[in-house]
Amino acid sequence: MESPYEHSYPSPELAAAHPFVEYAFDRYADDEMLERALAFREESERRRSIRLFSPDPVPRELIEQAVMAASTAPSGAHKQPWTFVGVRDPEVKAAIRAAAEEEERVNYLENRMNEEWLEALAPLGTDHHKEFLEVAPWIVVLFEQRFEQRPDGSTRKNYYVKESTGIAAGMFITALHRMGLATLTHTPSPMVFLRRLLGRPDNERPFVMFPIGFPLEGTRVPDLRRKQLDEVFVEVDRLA
Ligand code: IYR
Repeated sequence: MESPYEHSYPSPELAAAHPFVEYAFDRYADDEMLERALAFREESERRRSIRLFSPDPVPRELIEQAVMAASTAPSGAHKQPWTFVGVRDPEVKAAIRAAAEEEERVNYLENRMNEEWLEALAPLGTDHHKEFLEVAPWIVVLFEQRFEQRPDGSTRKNYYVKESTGIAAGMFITALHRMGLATLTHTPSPMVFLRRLLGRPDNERPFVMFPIGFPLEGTRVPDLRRKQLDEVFVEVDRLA
């Protein structure tokens, strides 16, 4: 087929300098696309954040597969500026819980969160108790890498670190849900204690923490309403 593009990509010079490979893209029939879209959307609708985990163990391999799926996220200049730190050791989980509860105690009980914030959180019924951090079989802490630390000691800038890590976080949650695990996006802020507790280098900053496991049987979740399509999507069909 004749290219509809005036400028080829990669250009011959680019392809000579950097390897390109053909994209193995699956193109589905129109009806199959809609079926896949509906199936994924329905599966996504069933996902909920939970705060009561069962102590049932989860094999490390499942966590690894979720990390590898998340790590396919697009990232600025393909820097992949993230580290997933997995914890299932009871002593480490207990230390994380203690430190998280201390931060949250100040948040909730010593007015670090203002009235507006507390009001927004009221339907979730959260407080400074974070027992689930010890009960859940795994905690995964996702760190963003503010810059790249090379083995020779030199550093390189990372780009769009928050955006990239945020996308990886979304894919991680999706991968866990799809394999039948549940999680909570948890940010016991300020979260800097996690770097010290987990012995991470100083190019890494905690981004979000995920207790992971199965819901405790009979777990209840707030009866939240998701925004409708017309609240989250608009098509612009003429110049503003
Ligand atoms: N980090 C606190 C408070 C909290 C904040 C938001 I924004 C939430 O969506 C939920 C909780 C906590 O975990 O309790």
